[in-house]
Amino acid sequence: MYTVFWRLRMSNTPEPSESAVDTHSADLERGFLAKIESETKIEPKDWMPDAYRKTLIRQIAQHAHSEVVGMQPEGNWITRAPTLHRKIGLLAKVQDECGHGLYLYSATETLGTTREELVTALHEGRMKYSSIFNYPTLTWADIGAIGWLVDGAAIVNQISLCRTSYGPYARAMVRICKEESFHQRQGYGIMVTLAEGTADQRAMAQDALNRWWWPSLMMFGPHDSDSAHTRSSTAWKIKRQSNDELRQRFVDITVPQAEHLGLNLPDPDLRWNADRGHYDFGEIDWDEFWRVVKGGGPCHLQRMATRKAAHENGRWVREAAATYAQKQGADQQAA
Ligand code: FAQ
Repeated sequence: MYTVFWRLRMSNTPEPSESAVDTHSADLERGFLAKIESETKIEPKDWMPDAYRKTLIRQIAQHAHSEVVGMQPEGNWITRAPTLHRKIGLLAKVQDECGHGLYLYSATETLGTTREELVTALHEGRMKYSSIFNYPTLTWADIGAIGWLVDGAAIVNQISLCRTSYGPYARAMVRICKEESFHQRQGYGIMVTLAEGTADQRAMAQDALNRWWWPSLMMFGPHDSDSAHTRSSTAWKIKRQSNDELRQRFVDITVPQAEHLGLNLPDPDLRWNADRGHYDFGEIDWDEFWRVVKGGGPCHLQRMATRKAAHENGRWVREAAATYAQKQGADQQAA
């Protein structure tokens, strides 16, 4: 669509010579890079290279899909939350995640794509969502572990993205991070209660931590050396820190939190490295990571079936809303 827009603009003017087009493109590119260099946000109507636009659409849409699919593992526990207080907190959190998906789809729409196209791409397996949401939530402690670790990891990544170069994405991140902080606190609060509870509750908390720790580290993506997009995304300031830098930051923040809970992180190689000023940690099972990323995660089929069914079941709502909006528009024009 954006290239169509560009061609349309070009078609209204006399046919320029090839060298004039080249000079114009070079000027546009220089202007774009100058904005990136000076930390000026790129806005929807600004010129941007096709590859920058494509990368943003891919990343923001994957992020949106993750938020929406990410409602499923926790939504599974809303009816089984142990107290009314916990149920209210979890309901609010799951609703927030849906809202995050909507802000992010809107941000993607500013790049010239539609939500329908993106959702179809997800449903047809042409787009991804985060690996983390392919794991099952077996006990109530998993809800604590998700809030603490998954939202904790999401915050570390998203705080960094508040400084991303594309304006609508950066602004969406600011609000999302505020809400994620509440999610992280509610998850950690559940873990504190369980860790201070009976022996069975403590064991449940430890078991959830054992199962969610490594998948949480995988959320940050492959090692920098295996990351296809980091180089270009960093040059364009879409990414402000690399996958490994963010993963390290998450580990450094989270280890003391686990110590406070009196729980053990399931990594025999985890230790403080005074020379580096960081925790060293063991190697991630990259075979598992890629298997899950490619659709082989334990809950992938279930997640996609539920997502598609929810989309179909909501069709009448979308149609009713569109018809209502059309009628409102017609009434306003007639008035
Ligand atoms: N899962 O070259 P890179 C949340 C793919 S939100 C699946 O390093 P990039 C809130 C990647 O797409 C969680 N696929 O890629 C919440 C690429 O494949 P492609 C989501 C992954 O983009 C909490 C290939 O591997 N957050 O949790 C993953 O530069 C609780 C090569 O990788 C975001 O999306 C993965 N973990 O860096 C909701 C944040 N990692 O597309 C509910 C925004 C990599 O070429 C409940 N995204 N891949 O086919 C980002 O920051 C980046 O996209 C990264 C990946 C860091 C995820």
